[in-house]
Amino acid sequence: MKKIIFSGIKPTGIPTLGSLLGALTHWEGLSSQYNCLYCVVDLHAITIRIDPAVLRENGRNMLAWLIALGLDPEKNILYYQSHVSAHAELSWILNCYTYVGELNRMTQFKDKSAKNTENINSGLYTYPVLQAADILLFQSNLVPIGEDQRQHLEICRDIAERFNKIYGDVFTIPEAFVPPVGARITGLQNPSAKMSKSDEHSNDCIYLSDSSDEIIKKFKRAVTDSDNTIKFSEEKPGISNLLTIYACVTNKKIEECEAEFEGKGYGAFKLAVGEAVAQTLAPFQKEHARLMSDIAELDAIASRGAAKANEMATPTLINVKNVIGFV
Ligand code: ATP
Ligand code: LTN
Repeated sequence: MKKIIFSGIKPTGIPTLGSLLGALTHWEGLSSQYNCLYCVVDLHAITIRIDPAVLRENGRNMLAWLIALGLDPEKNILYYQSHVSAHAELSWILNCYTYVGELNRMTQFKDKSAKNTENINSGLYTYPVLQAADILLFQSNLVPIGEDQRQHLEICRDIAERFNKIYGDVFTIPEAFVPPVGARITGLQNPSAKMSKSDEHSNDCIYLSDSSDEIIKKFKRAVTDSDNTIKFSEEKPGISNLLTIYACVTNKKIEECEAEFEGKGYGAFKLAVGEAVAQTLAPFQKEHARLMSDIAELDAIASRGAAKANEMATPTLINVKNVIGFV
């Protein structure tokens, strides 16, 4: 039997170059070896307030991005989290096996509540439990994620181990799959913080839908430093981030990229990175536009995905209810 891969992405906006390089590019190509489920996690998205029309648009847009980036819906299970009620059901159950002390340590909760002080809701707090339910529901073996999600995978493993200790081998303990390069793409204006799609600073982010001109302009304005050497180093977060991006989109090693730009100025380097990114995104954008022109087909793909996901989730949910002792 093929091993199972699960990952999720929130429909909170247009995906960024960070989501692409840290996660999405690595999803494509796994389906020959694994049974892959990729979920647009709309239940997670409502931990921030979103206008209903925008959420609906974001959801379809995200599904279209997944397909445009190469996830064939015939070979991967693609669906919306809210279409499979087992996610929410298992999440409640797992809440009762998760300690408040554990949730208090979650850095994403601390960051997001600091950014959004007027809406620190309990969904934001128990968010990692729903994420654990997403993963454990399918007996997932591997979870491809960016660096920022490592802590959520750790708590998922802890919850699963605790549950198994009480009730026997109910859940498979999942492993994180974090790419060696690209797992933490930072902002172009603030290269010490993660590039994030729901942040307001649009110059900080490259959105997958940005035009070539916008992309090149944003890279030209990227914050760097004043020593004018193109070297990867912790003291040079801006240049290191640009090198990482260039290495990912050209499929080169960081050292090769350093050698390519040795003795060249920051201006030429930034332009080259911008052009390479624009060139990479162009065919995906075209395919995305094509997919968005047939909403009925997109919705049909999502309902076929949900039916398969539901079928796969049901035995685990039944087993969980059984071992707990529900009549
Ligand atoms: P939000 O801003 O709404 O919190 P996000 O952009 O941080 O969203 P998603 O797009 O939902 O997060 O994340 C999808 C996947 O992309 C996750 O596995 C996440 O770890 C990865 N990812 C997101 N941003 C980055 C980044 N800047 N660098 C590397 N990986 C990232
Ligand atoms: N929390 C993740 C999205 C997410 C996820 C998941 C990722 C929800 N459920 C399950 C992997 C597996 C994020 O913020 N990017």
